[in-house]
Amino acid sequence: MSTPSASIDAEPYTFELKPDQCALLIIDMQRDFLEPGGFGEMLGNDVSQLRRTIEPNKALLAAWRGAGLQVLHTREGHRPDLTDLPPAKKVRGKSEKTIGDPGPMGRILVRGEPGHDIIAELYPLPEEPVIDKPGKGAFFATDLHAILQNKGITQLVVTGVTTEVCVNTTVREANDRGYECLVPEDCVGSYFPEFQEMGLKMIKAQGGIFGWVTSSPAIVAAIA
Ligand code: TIU
Repeated sequence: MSTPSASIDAEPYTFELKPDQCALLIIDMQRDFLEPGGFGEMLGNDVSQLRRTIEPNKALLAAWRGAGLQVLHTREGHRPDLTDLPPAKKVRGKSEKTIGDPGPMGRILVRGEPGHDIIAELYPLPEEPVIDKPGKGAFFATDLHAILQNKGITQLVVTGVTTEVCVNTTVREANDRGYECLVPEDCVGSYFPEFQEMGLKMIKAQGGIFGWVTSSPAIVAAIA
């Protein structure tokens, strides 16, 4: 017997969450993006704008795990030999240090390096799939869609960083593949407050063109 759906107050309208078919997808909560002294801060970004998402994500993850629901994590990064790193991505930004170079926490955005890993506060459990992705979207060049299909997932609660880059790209990719996406605004973060605001508006505009926006306490209450 399937678990009954839960109505969640959201914009542009109520989201009917089907617990058996809904996965929590946590995007790129990696040390290099979030920790002081990491790659993100090295590029001049204000990591406090991202760090405010840690506590809400912790609470949501605990509630989600407590309800026995599906959790998946993603990490942006590349093979140590950089064969999956497009030359255009390597040189973008013209910064002194780029992907693959030695950084404050190992080689920047390289799989297996300390900075590439997920922050301790949200560390995956052994049974939670971790999707290593070379791009901004979590569906590009990964097995995420196959894993979700095999698990019968049709809905995603998408959290993580950054709102306008990897979260928005992933929500758009998911929407085109037929998934219903719900984004809790306190669990996604941008280095830029104006992009945080507009990134969320773009998702819920035009009748929910890419998905729904809510807050994590509403989800926690619904699955309790
Ligand atoms: N995970 C993710 O969003 N990767 C980025 O590079 N984001 C930026 O905002 N730069």
